Amino acid sequence: MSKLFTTFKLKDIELRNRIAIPPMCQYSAIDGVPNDWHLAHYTQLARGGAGLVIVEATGVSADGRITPGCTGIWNDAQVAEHTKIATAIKKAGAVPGIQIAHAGMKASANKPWEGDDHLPEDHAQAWQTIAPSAVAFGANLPRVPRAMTKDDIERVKSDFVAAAKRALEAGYEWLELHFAHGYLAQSFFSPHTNKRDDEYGGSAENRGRFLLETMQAVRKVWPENLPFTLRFGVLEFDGHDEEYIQDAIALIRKFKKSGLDFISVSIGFTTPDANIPWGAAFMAPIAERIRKETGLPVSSAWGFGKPDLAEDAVQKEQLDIVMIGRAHLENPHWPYEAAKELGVEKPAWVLPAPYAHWLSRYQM
Ligand code: FNR
Ligand code: 536
Repeated sequence: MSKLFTTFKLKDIELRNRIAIPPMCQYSAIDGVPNDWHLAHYTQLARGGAGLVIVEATGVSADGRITPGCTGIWNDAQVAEHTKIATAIKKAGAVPGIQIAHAGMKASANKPWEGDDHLPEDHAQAWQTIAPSAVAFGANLPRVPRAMTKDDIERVKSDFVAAAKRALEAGYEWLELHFAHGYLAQSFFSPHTNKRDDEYGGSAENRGRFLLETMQAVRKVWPENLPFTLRFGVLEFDGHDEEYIQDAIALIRKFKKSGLDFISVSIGFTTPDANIPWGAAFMAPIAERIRKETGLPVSSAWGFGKPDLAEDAVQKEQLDIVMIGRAHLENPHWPYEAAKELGVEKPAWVLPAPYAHWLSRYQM
C-alpha cells in the first residue's frame, strides 16, 4: 500500500497526496511581475498531480530578489499576476503555496545561465546588497554587502509582513519563509556570515533573533487556519555540523512555540567551502532527526526523484511530504507515472472538468 499517495492534512488544508513541488526560481520575470511563462509553468506542474506546488523564491522587496528576473510580491501589479497563478494551481487540484524571500548577500546577480555571478556594480540593473555583516559569500559571488543597520532590520521584517499579506490576498494557501541556502535569514544564523556584535550576532540565540522576530511578525498576519511554514538550512556540511544542527533544533523549537506549523529541512549554503555529500535522498536522515527532535511535520528535497525513494521516506516516517524538484522539470507528469510504478490504482486526481468529462465517460 502506497503512503505517498495518501492525503496529508495541515490546519484546514488537505493535500491530495504527499508529493510537493519545491520552489524553483524561473528567473523569467520583469520588474518582479510574473508573466505567461510562470502561469503556464505552474499550471502544468499542478496538472501533473502533486498535492502542493510552491511558487519560487519571491522577493519581499526589489533588493530582495536574487536576479532582476526574479519574481516579487511588493506591489499590486505583481499580486494581480500571482492571483492568476494561485487560482490556476488550485483549479488543477493542487494547493497553491509561495516562498517569500530576501536574497541578502546573494542578491543583484546574473541568471545562472548568464554567469551565476554578481552583476557588475556599475551595471544599470545592479543594486546595493545588504547582509548582517560586510562579509561576502566568495567564489562566484564576491561582492561585499553593506552591513544592515537596525532600521534595515526593521524594514526587512516589515517587508516580509507586507509580502505575507499580499500572498494571502493573491490566494496562496501555504506560506513558506525562505530561511535557507545562504540568503538573508540564513546568513544571520550562520557564524560564517554573521559577525555582528549587537543583539543580532554572537551567540546562537542572538544569531537566531532576526529569524525568530521575522517569523513572529509574519505569524500575526497569516491566518491561523492556513499552513505557516519555513525552509531552513539546519546544517552546512562545513565541519561544524553537530553544533549547527543542535543550535538549529533549539531555534526550531522556538519557532514551534511561536506558531510554526511545518518545516522544510534544507542546507545552509553560506560558504563555498562546504563539502556537501550529494547523493540520492541524502537529507532523509537529517530531516528525520528534525522531525523527531522538534515534533513538527517535515519535508525535504534533494534527490528523491525516484518513486521508490519518495515512497520509502514517507513509509519510514522520515518525511511527512516529499519535495520533487528537478524530476518535475524533466517530467511534469511525475506523480501520474509514480502512481503507476507504485501500483496505485485510483490516485485521488482532481481532473479539470474539460479533461474529466472525456476521460471518465468515453473509451476511444
Ligand atoms: C532550486 N531550488 C530552490 N530552493 C528554494 O528554496 N527556493 C528557490 O526558489 C529555488 N530555486 C531553484 C531553482 C532551480 C532551477 C532548481 C533546480 C532548484 C532548490 C529546490 O527547491 C530543491 O531543493 C532542489 O532542486 C533539490 O530537489 P530535487 O531537484 O533533487 O528534487
Ligand atoms: C539550489 N538553489 C536554490 C535557490 C536558487 C538557485 C539554486 C534558491 O533557494 N532560491 C542550490 C543552491 C546551492 C547549491 C546548489 C543548489
